[in-house]
Amino acid sequence: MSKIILASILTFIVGFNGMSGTVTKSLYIVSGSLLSVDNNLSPYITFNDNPVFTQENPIINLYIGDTLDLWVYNTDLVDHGFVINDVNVSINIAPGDSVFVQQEFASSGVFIYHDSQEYPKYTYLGLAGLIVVKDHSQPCFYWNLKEHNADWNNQLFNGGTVNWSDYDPKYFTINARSNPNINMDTLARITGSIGDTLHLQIANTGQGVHSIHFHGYHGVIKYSSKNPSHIGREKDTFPIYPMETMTIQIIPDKSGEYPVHDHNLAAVTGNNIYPNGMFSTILITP
Ligand SMILES: [Cu+2]
Repeated sequence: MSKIILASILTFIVGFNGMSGTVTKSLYIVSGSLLSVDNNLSPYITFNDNPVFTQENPIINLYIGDTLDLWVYNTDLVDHGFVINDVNVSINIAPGDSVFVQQEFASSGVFIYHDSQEYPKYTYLGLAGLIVVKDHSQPCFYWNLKEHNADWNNQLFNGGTVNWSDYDPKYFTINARSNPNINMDTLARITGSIGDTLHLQIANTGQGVHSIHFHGYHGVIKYSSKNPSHIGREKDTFPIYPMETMTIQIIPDKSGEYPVHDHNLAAVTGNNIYPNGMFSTILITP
């Protein structure tokens, strides 16, 4: 038996017989530049798997009952914070310092980890990702929804202030990419076959509401951080508010390629060019 198969079986057993595991992970706060769909560069800060900057914040996957052992390193020159929403984690990290976080996740769902210092400044500048806690081993896709205005990134990064009530974002991203690049992200692009049970794990870490519209299929809300009473609702459009998370389950009844996009037309643009925004397609094979 190969090690990979053995590891998969162990993960399955650990996830489903009540024996919980420990997932050990490190995150590095690193500043760099966000490359937008039209090759514009904006100052950006993210959590990374190692001290090298990437545009995307890692997705941390757990099974229900798992304990997360997490080291967070601040390689930046200013203070940052580390918060996991909806669980009791909130820590300050001095420049060059690191913190250890241990947290058990007793229920399934999508949890945002982010830097809440001077909120929304550092969350807006990129420091926000997803922790997904599952109670199944079915296929999952992951969307970290966000938007930004390049001028504001420059202003905030250089110590300036902005008036959040005048927020006018120009770029709209899923996992830090815009159309047509979203479909190249295998974590983001929803693919499967007729009858599969697919899960879309969504967090809105931006400052605008994003209303996700599915063509071709309806989805069922399986988790909602903001409106637990909406669990079980079947629809084709899902408004997701800033810092809200949601799990949508789709069981495709036909094959084809259909758009999935933000229903707000402005959010399907990139610096006013259509359709360079929050637009993807779901691809279902027979
Ligand atoms: Cu639509």
